[in-house]
Amino acid sequence: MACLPRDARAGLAAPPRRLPPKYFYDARGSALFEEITRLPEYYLTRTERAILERVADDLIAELTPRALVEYGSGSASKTRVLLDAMHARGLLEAYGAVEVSEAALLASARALAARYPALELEGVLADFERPLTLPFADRPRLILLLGSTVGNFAREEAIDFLERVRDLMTPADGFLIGFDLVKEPARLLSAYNDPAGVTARFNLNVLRVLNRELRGDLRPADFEHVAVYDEEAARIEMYLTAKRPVVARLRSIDLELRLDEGERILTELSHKYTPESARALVAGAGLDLVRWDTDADADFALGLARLPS
Ligand code: SAH
Ligand code: AVI
Repeated sequence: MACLPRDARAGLAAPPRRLPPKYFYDARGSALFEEITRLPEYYLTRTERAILERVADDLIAELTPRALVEYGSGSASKTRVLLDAMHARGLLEAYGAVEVSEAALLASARALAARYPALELEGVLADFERPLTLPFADRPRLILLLGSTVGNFAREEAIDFLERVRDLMTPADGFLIGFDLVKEPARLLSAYNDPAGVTARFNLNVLRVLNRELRGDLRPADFEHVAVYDEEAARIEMYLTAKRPVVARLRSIDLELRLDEGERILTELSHKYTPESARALVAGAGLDLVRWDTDADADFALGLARLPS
């Protein structure tokens, strides 16, 4: 599983301070993420869903998978589009999910079991950045990494992750990856700085996770949510910035945090892609990008990767 004591010590003890984004997703964080997906400014989820609705049947006809296996499944609500397409073709046998959020994993498993009573279900409560095995290797699988979660890895980590997936794939498997695409910075910035403040609550929630898990006394009111777009790196960077000098303790790891006013903690990278940078990423991991579907405005893309033939 994820190791918050180690990551907090390594990431928070000294500047440049950072925390991996997987710690956002306790029950409250997962619920806040779902709220983000419904915001008018956060076009990613609804655009990816629309692409899935358009291509699902064709994709399933092309791959004839008998199992879906999803990394970072969250509520798995878009996943149902693919499960329905498999069901309609008489192919649907099994669904597996790898999730670090127990709350999300349990809620999605319950909902899927109710909707597809004959479905074989396997939930893997694990950090997908660590070595793991994937269920249902005995049949053709469609492996999923939706939502542009690939964008939350640093570049090198993304390659490492995709290489690990490649090593788990068989020639019968397809790997569908959601990519958020480069666009006008103003639209990106408003997707990560919503006026309702949901993204701010999502970002600040990680302080509550630190307090609960590491017996901390950080005060969310001492920090503000900041999201900026780095055009050169083509990524949104999310920070928690100290509004005033902060002195706090994480007692479980015996760490005292002293931040000057304006000092920041990097909490998330969210990379945006071009068709070329997505293709290069996939190729860099030794996979072939065999299909690329976007919406009419090219806001978001689904890329299908397979083992080289
Ligand atoms: N796929 C869904 C959810 C995306 S949110 C969608 O497209 O809407 C990202 C999800 O990945 C969260 O549910 C989070 O708990 C999970 N996640 C993030 N980092 C993870 C990690 N290292 N290991 C396992 N799951 C992770
Ligand atoms: C899960 N991930 C792809 C989201 C993103 O857009 O990078 C997480 C998120 N962060 C802020 N808003 C949503």
